[in-house]
Amino acid sequence: MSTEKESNYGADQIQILEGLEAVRKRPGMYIGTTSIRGLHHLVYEIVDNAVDEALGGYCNEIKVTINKGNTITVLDNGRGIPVGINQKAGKSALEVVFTVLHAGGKFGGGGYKVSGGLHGVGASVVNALSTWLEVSVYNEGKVYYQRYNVGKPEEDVKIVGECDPSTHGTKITFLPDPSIFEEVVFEYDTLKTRLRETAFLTKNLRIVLRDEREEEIVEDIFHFEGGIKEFVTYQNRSKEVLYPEIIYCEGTRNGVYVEVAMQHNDSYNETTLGFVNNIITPEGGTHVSGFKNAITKTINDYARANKLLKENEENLSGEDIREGLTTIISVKIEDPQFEGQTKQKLGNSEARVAVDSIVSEQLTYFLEQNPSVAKTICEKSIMSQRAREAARKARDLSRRKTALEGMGLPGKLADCSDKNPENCEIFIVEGDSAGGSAKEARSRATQAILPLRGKILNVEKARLDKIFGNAEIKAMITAFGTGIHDDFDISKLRYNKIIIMTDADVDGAHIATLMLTFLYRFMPELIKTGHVYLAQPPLYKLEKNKKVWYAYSDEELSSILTEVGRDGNNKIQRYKGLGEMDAEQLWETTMDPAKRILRKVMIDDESESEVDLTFTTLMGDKVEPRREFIENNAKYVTNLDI
Ligand code: TSJ
Repeated sequence: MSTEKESNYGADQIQILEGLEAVRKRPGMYIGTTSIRGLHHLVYEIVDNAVDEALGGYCNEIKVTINKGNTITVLDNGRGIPVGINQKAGKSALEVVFTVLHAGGKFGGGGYKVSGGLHGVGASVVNALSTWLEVSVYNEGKVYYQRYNVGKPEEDVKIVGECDPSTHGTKITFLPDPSIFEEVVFEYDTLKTRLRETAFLTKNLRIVLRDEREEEIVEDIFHFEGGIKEFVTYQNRSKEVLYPEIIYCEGTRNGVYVEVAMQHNDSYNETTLGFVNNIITPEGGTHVSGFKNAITKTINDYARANKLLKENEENLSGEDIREGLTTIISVKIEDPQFEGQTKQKLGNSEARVAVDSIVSEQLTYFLEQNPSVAKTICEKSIMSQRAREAARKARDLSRRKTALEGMGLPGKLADCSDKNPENCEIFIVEGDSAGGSAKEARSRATQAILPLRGKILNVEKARLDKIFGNAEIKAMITAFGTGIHDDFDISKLRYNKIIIMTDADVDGAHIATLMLTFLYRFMPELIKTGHVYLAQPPLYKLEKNKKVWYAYSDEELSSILTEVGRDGNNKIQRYKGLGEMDAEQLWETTMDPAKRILRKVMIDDESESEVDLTFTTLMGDKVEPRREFIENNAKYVTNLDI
């Protein structure tokens, strides 16, 4: 042992290693999860640091490359992370950034902002969770370099070459540690969605995403001069808009920079996306409530002042006004406070005040300048108010009916006998005939069957009053027991699993999508809490020498054929629908909990804006985006003909 080395190894170093070790011991504490989502978080953490440089006005391009071997390179053209000696740490500021946990505060002559990220982690966390990481800084004609193995520097920062003196920036390459992450293969589309969003939120920033893993290199360039106005246009791209203008408000109040863009489309759904320092806030918060307060007040004031709303008429509710409205709210704030269980809700009260006052002021002005848009918005809101009133009456009526009829379960429901929801499941079955087989096949104690007739109502295209009047939808709502919307109560759910069982063909896929659309719009919690499943009936039955095989895909069929031998003695049967199976077959292949295959339906919180779009794209009116979506997703949704 060398005593000399040991004395060099100061308390600071030990602390640093302990810090990074803590990150490796509990990665979830720093990046939320070690699933594929956590893997992608590493990229966002690094990119967000470069975006901070862009927000400061020092950088206008960020290139992200997925390299062969699933390493990631992020390159910006900013000032370059400072390389000078940091007095306090006694080493290069660059090394401090990568080795000290939560490197925040000021050093190296400038403030190093900790990213506004959900978990407030930085480059050192990414470093700690990478097998290796390399950083190069280009500044004043020199290239500085350092490499780390599992967070530890190989050598001091050194100059490794020269560059054009006009070149400046930071380049990071890293390999996520496969002993930490469940998955180490990056998904191009996941990065693409998030980086597109980042580009929308940062006007004048160009983000280039490249995938160099395959022979054929893929590249996307995101650069939006219009910023969040273009984000609204993008969100509305598969819908018909009610007016061509994007309403835009911008300003700074009490240190909060506020940007809001909005536009109505002809759908009945509200899309309100809030961002704080470029980070999405799935649970909203003060910035979103400030906006809602402002638009409700401003539209009502305008409608009253212009006699669009008469004295004896009730005020428009916020929901009425936001029906079909797409809004992006982006605030930039020095010290964001996140609240709630998942820390995804902004808590700063100054953000509420800032958004409320800026939107109230500028929206009032916009309405005065654009009376025809103002009239369209008011009329649309009044229509919504009337429909909501009609829906309320319909709902009250059905509630009263339910009370009179006692249990009030739908007539078509063949309920199970076990009354403990934990043990129970309900099959929603397409068509009366398949429903009949399913009733015969089921295990009575725990499996309930609800047959639905034909294609169910497309809730994307219908107003509330019509939706609540629909028999199939009423049947589902009463069978589940949870109520919907504000009345929704998951503790009242009567079944642990809701299983959608449709034919394994194009029509079946369409019906399943319609049902999922309904569940997503009216009871999203059911999906989020993992109660919704798709049954998977077989596509083929193969018989030979009195033995039977079922195949659930074409691949499976050919592998069975290889095994069994392909000859004239097997008669292969292609199932065209559930109805072709007898009860026993249906039980064996699709319903028996011991043998069946179920697919769980899930939503990723962060991609919620995309889920929304998927449903609108598949279920909305515009043909072109739908075709595009289906083409792009053809491998998942084979030939979904709508
Ligand atoms: F995350 C990271 F640290 F690894 C990282 C940081 C990754 C990437 C791709 C870029 C960056 C980054 C940091 N780009 N630009 C900067 N800028 C600074 O760190 C910087 C430069 C100069 C000054 C100054 O006051 O002169 C201050 C700062 C914070």
